[in-house]
This record gives sequence, C-alpha cells and structure tokens, in this order.
Amino acid sequence: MATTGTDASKVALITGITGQDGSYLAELLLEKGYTVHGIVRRSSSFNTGRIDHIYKDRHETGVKLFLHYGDLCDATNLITIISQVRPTEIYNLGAMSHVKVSFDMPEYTADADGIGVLRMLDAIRAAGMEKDVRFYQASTSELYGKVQEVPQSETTPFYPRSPYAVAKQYAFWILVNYREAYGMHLTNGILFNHESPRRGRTFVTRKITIAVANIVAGNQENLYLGNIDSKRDWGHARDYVEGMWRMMQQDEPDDYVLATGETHSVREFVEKAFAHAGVTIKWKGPTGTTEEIGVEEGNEDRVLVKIDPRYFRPTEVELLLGDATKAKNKIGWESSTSFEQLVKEMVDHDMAMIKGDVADTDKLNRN
Ligand code: NDP
Ligand code: GDR
Repeated sequence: MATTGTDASKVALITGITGQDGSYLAELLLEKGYTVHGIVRRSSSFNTGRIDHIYKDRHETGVKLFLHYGDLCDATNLITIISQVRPTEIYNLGAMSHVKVSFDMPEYTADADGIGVLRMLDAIRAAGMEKDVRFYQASTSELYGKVQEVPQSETTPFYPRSPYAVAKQYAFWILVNYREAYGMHLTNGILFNHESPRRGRTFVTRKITIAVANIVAGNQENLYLGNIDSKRDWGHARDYVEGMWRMMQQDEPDDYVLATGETHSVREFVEKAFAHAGVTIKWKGPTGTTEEIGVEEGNEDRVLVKIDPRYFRPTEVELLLGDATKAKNKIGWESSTSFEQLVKEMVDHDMAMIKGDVADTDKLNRN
C-alpha cells in the first residue's frame, strides 16, 4: 500500500469527532502517531462523552488531540480552522446522520450534509491547500436507496430515498467535480451501516440492544419499532474507520464501498439480541403489519416487541447489501467482525452499562 511521510508528520482534522466513527477514528490515528484536531459543536450539555478517554487538557505535556469549536454551517469558521491547523488529511464525518430525522429537518440536513461539504472544499481552496491535503467524505449506502441492483457496488446507480440521502448525493458529486476540476485528493467512502457500543441510541441496532438490556434487567416492558423487515449490511465501526484511513494512504484518490457482503433484517437483529440475553422471541399476528407483536416463547403473555407506525419512514430503503471487492483488491480492506460478534458485543456492553459496570458515554463529560 502506498503511503507518504511518516505518520508522526501527519496532522488530521476530523469533523464529527464526537460521533461514533469520529471517536474510533481519533483513537486509530493517535495510535498511529498522528496529531489529531477535531471540530466540536458548541452545546449547552456535554457532547464529548465518546472521546473523553483520549482527551487531555492542552496544558498537559504530550498532547496530540486538540478540539476546536466549529460547525459545517459556518464557512468562516471552517476557513479559519483549516488555515490554522494546516492538516495533511481531513476526514469529513460531521453530519445530521439520522435518516428519519432528515424528513423533519430537510433544510438543515441539506445545509450541513450537502453544502457543508462544499464549504469544507472551498475552505481548503481559500487556505491555498488544494495540493497539500487529502480529504475523506463520509458517503453512504443510503445513496443506493430504492433497489436498482443487488449487491451494490461503486458502479450501482444512485436513487436516494430521504432528504439525508439527497444531501449526501450532492456531497458525493461536488466532491467528484472538485476532484476533476482542481486535481484535489478527494475520496468518497461509500460505507454501509456500521454499528458499535458507541452507536447513537436512536439508530435501530443500539435502540434494540439497550432495550434488551433494560427489559432483561426489569427496567422496561416493551420495545417499540417501525419497519422490522428492512434489511441492512451491518458491520463494526472499528473495522470501517481502518478502511477510511487506508483510503487516505493511496496516492490516487478514488471512491470505495465498504461493506460486509451479508444482509440481515431488523427482525433478525431483534431475535439475535434477545437470544443472546437468554430470551427467545416468537412473532405473533399478521406478519409485516402494525398488529404484529414479539412475545417470549414459553411465556406468550409477555409482549416484548410492538410496532409503532411513528417509526416508519415516508420512503424506506428496503434492502442494502454491499460488494466491497474493490476495497479488498485495491486497499486490502475486509470487514472482520461477524454479525453474531457485533450483536453480542453490543448486547454485552449494554447489559454491563445498565448494571453500572461500564461507563455510559452519554453521561461522561470533560469538566
Ligand atoms: P454520528 O451521528 O454518531 O456523528 C455525527 C457527528 O457529526 C457528531 O460528532 C455530530 O456532533 C457532528 N455534527 C452534526 N452536525 C454537525 C454540524 N452541523 N457541524 C459539525 N458537526 C456536526 O454519526 P456516525 O459517526 O455514525 O457517522 C459518521 C459519518 O458517516 C456521518 O456523516 C454519517 O452520515 C456517515 N455514515 C455513517 C454510517 C453509519 O452506519 N454509521 C454509514 C455511512 C455513512 P454532535 O456530537 O455535537 O451531535
Ligand atoms: P439507517 O439506520 O436509516 O440505515 O441509516 P437506522 O438504524 O436508523 O435504520 C435502519 C433500519 O431500521 C428500520 N427501523 C428503525 N430505525 C430506527 N432508527 N428506529 C426504529 O425504531 C426502527 N424500526 C425499524 C429503519 O426503517 C431502517 O430501515 C444509518 C445512518 O447511520 C446513516 O447516517 C447512514 O448513512 C446509513 O446508516 C448507512
């Protein structure tokens, strides 16, 4: 694999560093000897729980992680940060990343997820750094949307099905355009769903694993879900940030799919998660309707899963299954966590978190 310079000479700037992927990526880059700068949104409550364990006050010695207040909706701020930090690699992970919420906030989503990328690219140009920096854009399998082809690869046509995906499609193409127009090192990583114990709690996998932990502990009765028949290609976020880094080490910029090559329904995720906690789910009622329920096998009066139409999307992405052959051949990347391992790690984590044996990152803060 082609690399440039020693890692100690590398300076990364990460937008979205407080998110799931940003926290794993920051850990990885610090391990590799990078100096890491992250953009953090000002919030009235602490939003740094996922990175508190790697953050040191900048007055201490040996500090390699620096945080800057900023926002993808503020062009002047981005120009200032990029000009001051002069990164060698930028990872643009910041986004309003919730598909369902994008239907409630379409304009903001377009601004942060679409125009935000344009602002980043123009900030690089304003800083005169277009030949000095490599840029990673967090593109998504949501671009494939309505099923055109299975499995989905870099050549599958896009058909976005949400304001989020439409904004990400703008981001994808403005990046390709700037790459061709200005010869910049810009790469789209088209990542399929990836999860972890650090996944936001309103995404379906984490919502399920926290609910399982709470139900088993007797803190909660039911789990309410939307469409349990949609299928996703779910990998582990830790594996996927390694793929992002590998893309940035290539001499030539390109676009790559990262995926596991397996797909599973939400229904299967629910079954596996409960099974791991010792509960067997049995489905009752008309399949795929709002009357369907999930009960405990052998104790069928105990209703564990209910369907709430509130969680359905106006337009759904029914089936995602990725083909990551190009990433395997060109950057030597493969997903290394199985579906079973992923579910187990998340359920184990959330059961321990409910018991108080591991920290709840949403409650941590940097005093
Ligand atoms: P998260 O939702 O966990 O993190 C999103 C991050 O973006 C947070 O740090 C958030 O800050 C920040 N952010 C939100 N809005 C803005 C803004 N206006 N300006 C600056 N920062 C902002 O997402 P993930 O870590 O899961 O995903 C990372 C990226 O990858 C996102 O762009 C997502 O769309 C994309 N993606 C994710 C996939 C997945 O399966 N996880 C798959 C494919 C793509 P705060 O903490 O303050 O909210
Ligand atoms: P997704 O992730 O939309 O694929 O986007 P999410 O976990 O939100 O949904 C996956 C599937 O589960 C169905 N579903 C529910 N979803 C949520 N959130 N809550 C529920 O109660 C529920 N019930 C069923 C959804 O309808 C959907 O089919 C994620 C995000 O990380 C994006 O930023 C990223 O781009 C894509 O993955 C790839």
